[in-house]
Amino acid sequence: MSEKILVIGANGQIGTELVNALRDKYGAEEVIASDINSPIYAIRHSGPFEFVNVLDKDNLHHIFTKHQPTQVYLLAAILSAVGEQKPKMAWDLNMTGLIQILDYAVEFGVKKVFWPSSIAVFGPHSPQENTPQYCVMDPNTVYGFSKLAGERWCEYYYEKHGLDVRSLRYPGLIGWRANPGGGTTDYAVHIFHEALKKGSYQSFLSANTALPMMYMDDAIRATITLMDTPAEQITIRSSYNLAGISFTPAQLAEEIKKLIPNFEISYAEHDPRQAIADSWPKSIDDSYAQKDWGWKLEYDLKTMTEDMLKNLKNVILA
Ligand code: AKB
Repeated sequence: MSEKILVIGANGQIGTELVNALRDKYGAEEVIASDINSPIYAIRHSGPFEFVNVLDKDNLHHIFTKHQPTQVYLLAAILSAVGEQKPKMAWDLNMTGLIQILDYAVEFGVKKVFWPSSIAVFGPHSPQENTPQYCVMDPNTVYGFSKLAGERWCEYYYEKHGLDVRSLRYPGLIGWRANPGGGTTDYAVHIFHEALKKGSYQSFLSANTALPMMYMDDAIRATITLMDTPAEQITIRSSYNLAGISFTPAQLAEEIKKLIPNFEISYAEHDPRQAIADSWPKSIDDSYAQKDWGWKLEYDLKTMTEDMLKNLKNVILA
């Protein structure tokens, strides 16, 4: 049976890259990109696009009826930093949006659903080094506890309705094709832009704040591999830990300096994102992903930095 894939929130950092990867894999016409905002040129001109507000039930119902998707990727969300400025809105979008999609997925017989979780599901009492899949989880951001509750809903729909829903706890994601939108890990993308444009960057996180991060190529490959894995191999229906590379702003700056020797980094004195970062893991144990679906990371700090600077330079110069 051929696939019809609906990606909701296609204009974001993950969506921009995932839509391209899915169109390469399944054919452009089979992947419907959708978002509340107008798409960037590449998304609009490489295949079908629909305007979708995930909180508009009727509009969403119409889109499901029209396209009869076999797979749905729900990427629309408010991230950690913006979530603290708009807590009720973040809860509403992240939670009501998810439950609506899970309901329509059941009603329309969708074969598979993908929904992203995050390292933000962990909190100050979770072990910070090599954070295991199962441990104390006391997230203290609205984004974090909306993701934790969302994981519970995903597992619930799998158990109660047999819905094949799959999820990853993404670390901070770094890519050159699209900008991140309002997270705590955004510094690790901004730093590359500023290094190339200005030769300097002021980090809003302190020099020694270690966080798990991942290059977008690895994140997209992890997503597609998880979705291709036979259902019987998926033992976790909440969300899989995904480790990536752990580094601090100072370590990233050192790596950038190897290619841009005059690059200089400074650090902001006070930023509300610091407290969020301090409550998150420094490194993650993703042994379940390795065991269940053969996950293996490709990019390390050095290769990611090289690839990021090479590609971003072309975008900035274009
Ligand atoms: C954020 O910083 O909010 C996100 C995330 C780690 O989920 N990038």
